[in-house]
Amino acid sequence: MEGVRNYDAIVIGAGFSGLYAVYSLREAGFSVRALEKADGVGGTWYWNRYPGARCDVQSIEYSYSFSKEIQEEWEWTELMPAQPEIEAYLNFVADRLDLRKDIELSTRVTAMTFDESSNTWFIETDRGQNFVARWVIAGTGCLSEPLEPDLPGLDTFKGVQLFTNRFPKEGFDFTGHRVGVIGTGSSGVQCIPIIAEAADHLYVFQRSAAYSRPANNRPLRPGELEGVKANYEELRIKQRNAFAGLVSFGAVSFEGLKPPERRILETPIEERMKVLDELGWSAPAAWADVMFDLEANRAGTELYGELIRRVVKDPDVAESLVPHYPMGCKRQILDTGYFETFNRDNVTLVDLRKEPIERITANSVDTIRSSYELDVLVLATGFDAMTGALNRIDIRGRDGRTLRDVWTTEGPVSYLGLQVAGFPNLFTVTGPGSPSVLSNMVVSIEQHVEWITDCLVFLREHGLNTIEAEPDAQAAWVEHAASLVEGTIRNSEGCNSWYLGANVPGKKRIHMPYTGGLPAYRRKCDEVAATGYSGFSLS
Ligand code: FAD
Ligand code: N01
Repeated sequence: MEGVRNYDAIVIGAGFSGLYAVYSLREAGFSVRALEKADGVGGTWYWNRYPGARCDVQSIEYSYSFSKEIQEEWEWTELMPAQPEIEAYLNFVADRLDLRKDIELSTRVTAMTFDESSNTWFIETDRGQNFVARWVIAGTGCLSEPLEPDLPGLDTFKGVQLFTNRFPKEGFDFTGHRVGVIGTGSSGVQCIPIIAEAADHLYVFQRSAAYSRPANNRPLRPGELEGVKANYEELRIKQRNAFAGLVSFGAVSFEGLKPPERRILETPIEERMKVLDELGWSAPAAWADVMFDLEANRAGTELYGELIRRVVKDPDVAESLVPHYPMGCKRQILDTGYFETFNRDNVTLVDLRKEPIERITANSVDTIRSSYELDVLVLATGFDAMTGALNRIDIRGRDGRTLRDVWTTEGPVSYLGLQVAGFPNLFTVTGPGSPSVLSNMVVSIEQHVEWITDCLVFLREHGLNTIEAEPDAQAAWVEHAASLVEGTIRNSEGCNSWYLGANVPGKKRIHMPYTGGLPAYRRKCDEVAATGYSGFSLS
């Protein structure tokens, strides 16, 4: 067909996944082209430019380990890097490895059809381009498809409307404005303290309170990075063997930490308070039973409430800030001055559990009780996570069945989070069913990209041109993953996390990320590869 370009592999996305996939496949001798809808590389770190956007994994761990040169040359400045620094890092990687020549920016993949006669994918973009490739590697991101909130009248708002997950490149000066923020997940919690400093008045519209604790971020000390670089491989090995691909979370190191033994339900209240004084924000989870027993979990939440009451002066506001759902059900948030922000005179917490939003008008957010007049509305309302980006592409596999149809009717099924039965030669980096968002994502991304590259090399060496997840292997994996979540806090009553798809109306409630940890998952993937890709049919 005229105008059709042929490659061995098409990579979708140019974030951490896409950039490494381009490099890895190119190094292995495949012709490869990456298609990215943004006009720059970076993925998450290109789109999420809201004030305060920051990683909560330490920079030295939230970075590629595959290139000694990059590791050596890049200079991190903070313990937990902010968005501009990570975006700059990924641009540095793209230049250093000369990746840009293989990436087409401002190019959205709109449709992909598997041709069963040639065992190749036919790929279409919003620029009218057509590609044919044997392999497609979707590095489309777990948190890349913004969720359009269902707020009546949102389109009638005449003030400035900003989404945290597609924040304008030129930034926004909140000075002197009446600002509303809807959403108090990780993004809301990060931007609220900074917006509050500039705004004339800030209204925080909270539907679910956040489990957040201080990040204790700081600049790296002189010599600290050099110390890490002198022995980087040791840290990388520890990361790869760690349950969540990290040795520390925020400023807290897990090294030498033993799992707690004491039980909160067996501890008198006065003693719980002593632990609180001793451990501060680490106290609520410092019990063996809090993450496994709902009653113990509620006791943990009470301690958490006590910590909030110690910071927030207005008792009613403090009460509203205590979550009403189980601790550990959603992602732990790390913040910088979040609760302190509610002591400011120019900040009002609007508790949507007490006064739900009725509508948004041209200049206000109206709840059942009051009308809050605003110049600027910030939506920190999250993502259609894990499946959203792929569902926006019209992906047609065997017999013309769409991936969207499979995931809508069966839920987000996959084999190892790497492939979906019926969609041969399509790989999903950090797809549902893999540890992905429950880990340091860079470690999981590297593991997937390396597994996929090795797999394609194996197929090439054996003269094979198709690999496809077997339905039985997929069903067994889905069942195994589900069994690990059954009866846990993550799937408990009152837990409505995006991990479960609960934030998207109509999405099937299935815990999407794999909870068995990276080491066990990596072992399984390695075992599958070592046994000639068991669970996949090759032809
Ligand atoms: P992304 O970075 O999401 O990149 C996917 C790319 O695919 C995007 O650029 C998108 O434009 C493109 N794309 C999607 N669909 C199409 C299409 N149809 N056509 C063309 N291009 C397409 N993880 C951690 O481990 N630690 C953290 O501290 C952390 N902090 C985070 C903070 C924020 C604000 C967010 C939103 C996420 C955070 N994450 C964190 C998760 C983060 O998404 C991953 O760590 C990582 O950046 C994902 O990289 P990726 O390349 O897989 O996906
Ligand atoms: O999104 P979220 P996010 N009316 O879904 C509320 C990563 N990340 O962008 O919980 C009113 O967590 C919603 O309320 P509720 C990280 O993995 C990491 O903040 O549905 N409110 C919730 O409060 C994170 O988990 C960092 O009741 C509405 C909020 O909007 C993931 O990205 C930083 C509403 C959405 O929270 C997503 O985080 C940022 C409505 N109609 C992001 N609709 C780090 O620090 C939604 N909400 C590492």
